[in-house]
Formats: sequence, C-alpha cells, structure tokens
Amino acid sequence: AEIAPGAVHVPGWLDLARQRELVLRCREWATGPVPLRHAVLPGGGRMSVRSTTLGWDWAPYRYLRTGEHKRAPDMPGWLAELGRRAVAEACGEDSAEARDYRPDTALLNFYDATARMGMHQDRDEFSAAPIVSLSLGDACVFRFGNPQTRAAPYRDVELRSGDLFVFGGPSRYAFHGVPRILPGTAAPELGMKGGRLNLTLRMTGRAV
Ligand code: MD5
Ligand code: FE
Repeated sequence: AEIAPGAVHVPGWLDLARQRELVLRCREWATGPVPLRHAVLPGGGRMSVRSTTLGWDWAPYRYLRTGEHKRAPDMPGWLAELGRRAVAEACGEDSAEARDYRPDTALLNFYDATARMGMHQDRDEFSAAPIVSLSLGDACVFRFGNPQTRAAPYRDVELRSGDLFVFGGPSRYAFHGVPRILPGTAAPELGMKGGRLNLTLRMTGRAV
C-alpha cells in the first residue's frame, strides 16, 4: 500500500522462516565486533534504542569507516540483494528507485518494551536513494510525518514482524518516529525474547 508518494508499506513481506533466519543473523551482528549500544547524542542524551551497523559505522550523525571499538562487519552481498529485491517489488522492477539500487550499509535498531524514537529526518546519507525498512519481533506504532515539520500532519501505522517499508521519492526526507512498541505481539515461533528489531538498508553515497 502506498501510504504517501514514495512510501510503500508491504505487510508480511517476509514469511516466518525468513523472519527467523534474519533474527538469527541479527543476533550474530548484535553480539559481534560492534555490539548493540545506546548511541550518545552530541547534546549528551542517550538514545533509548540500541543500535549497530554493517558496512559503515554510524555515530551521531555520520557514517564512519572505523567505530569506537572495531570496524563494523562488511555488508553481506545477500543482504544488499534482499534490499534490491525489496525496492524492485515495492516500487516496480523498472522504476527509477530500483535502478542501480545497491545498499552499502545496514542499520540495526533494537527496541525494548520502553524504547522509542523521536521524530527526525534521515539526512546522514549522501544519497537520496530509498531506505528499506524491515521489522522483526514485537509490533510498533510507526509515525509517518511530512518533510516540512516534525509536527502534524502525520499518520500512525502499525508495523508488524515481517513488514517491509520502502521510503523513496518525496517520502525519503519525511519526518518519522516510533512512539511506542506493542509488547508481547510477536509470534513465539520467532525465537525473540521480546522487543522489536528494525533493519534499515541504505546507500550512504560515500566512497568505499
Ligand atoms: C525504525 N528507523 O523503525 C525506523 C525505520 C532510523 C529509523 O527511523 O533512523 O533508524 S526507518 C524509517 C524511515 C526512513 C526514512 C524515511 C522515513 C522513514 N519516512 O519518510 O518516514 O527503527
Ligand atoms: Fe529514521
């Protein structure tokens, strides 16, 4: 469903087997050389979400090649390919969005039952290519806003495990956030002990 121009929501894009596989991979990354951590913002605030990356490290508010600890693991080819397929299926195989879509970084966010993400724009990339979002685990209320202001008008959409969201075109720079997690909504077969994982695939637009 196209929520707004360029913002395409595909509920249940990943079947349960794919979701379980991704949860296992995410768990490896989350405990790898750059473990999930609460990013500390320049003003001193600590994000309630815990995050880590593949391909490039992210530190508020920029992508780097070296992390505080160790370099982030490379972005696997199969994950870049999953992102390419996501954009092709959501926007059309022959769409401008799908052409040359090759994500080079993955940002993994973990939300416990109390974590939230305030309204913001994603502007750390040097590329206007779409952002692919995959949700796993507990559902959340996702607040999709507008490119002008962090305030209304916005729409609240429930994102559930397995959902794909592609943000491209005029929606690429819309304000958005996650006002709350809906604890206990994940299928037990997923093998998560609670919380929500969100994996976003991005083109940083940075040279290798
Ligand atoms: C999440 N993550 O659910 C979201 C999914 C982040 C973040 O916001 O920055 O880590 S990405 C949602 C997104 C990206 C680009 C544009 C828009 C939404 N949008 O226009 O709504 O953890
Ligand atoms: Fe964002």
